[in-house]
Amino acid sequence: MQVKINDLAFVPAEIRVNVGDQVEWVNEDFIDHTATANSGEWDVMVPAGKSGQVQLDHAATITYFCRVHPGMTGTIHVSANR
Ligand SMILES: [Cu+2]
Repeated sequence: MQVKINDLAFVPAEIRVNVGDQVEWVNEDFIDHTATANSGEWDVMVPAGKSGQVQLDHAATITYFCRVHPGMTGTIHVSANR
């Protein structure tokens, strides 16, 4: 599933995926961002004009933010497949 980063925001800010799915952030801004789990589980660099990915391996509701711009936040609902 793809999440865009545009004008200092994750778009869409809230997504639903299944265990094993990958989330890719595509940075359309001209400044670097990160996608960093509040839990500390992962910290993905998303440089300007580039993308970064993470694979979600367990069911959870994960909140994340950008370390450079803490006002940028998002939520990922990860569901078990069955
Ligand atoms: Cu940022």
